[in-house]
Amino acid sequence: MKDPDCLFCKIVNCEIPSEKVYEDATTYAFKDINPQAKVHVLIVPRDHYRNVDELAKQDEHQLAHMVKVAQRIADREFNGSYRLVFNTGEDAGQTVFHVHAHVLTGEPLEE
Ligand code: D5M
Repeated sequence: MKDPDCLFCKIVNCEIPSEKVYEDATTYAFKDINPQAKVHVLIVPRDHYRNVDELAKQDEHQLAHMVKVAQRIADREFNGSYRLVFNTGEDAGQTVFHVHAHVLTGEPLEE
């Protein structure tokens, strides 16, 4: 289930380069190009879903797995503390319509 015009599908398929942080059979994680924290990683499913609502309705196991990957990254980078953000919809600041979890960690974060 790929969208040929989707930026993050192209990253998952290695058609566009990225700085890989983690990968497994269903999930890929890479550094955000415009980091908002010392460690800013994007976690995406390899399959294409527009946003977290669509993912939750169609594959809740994949969504739970993404949270576990976020925890694993934060355990490694910052004693398990992290902020997890899903921008959902244009008015919330979503610019790439392939669901992605922003993991912000690596330093104390402002509230
Ligand atoms: O977040 C989309 C995020 O995607 C934003 O933080 C920049 C990031 N981005 C965009 N292009 C790239 C590439 N090529 N590599 C890494 N990161 C990228 P949103 O929640 O949709 O606003």
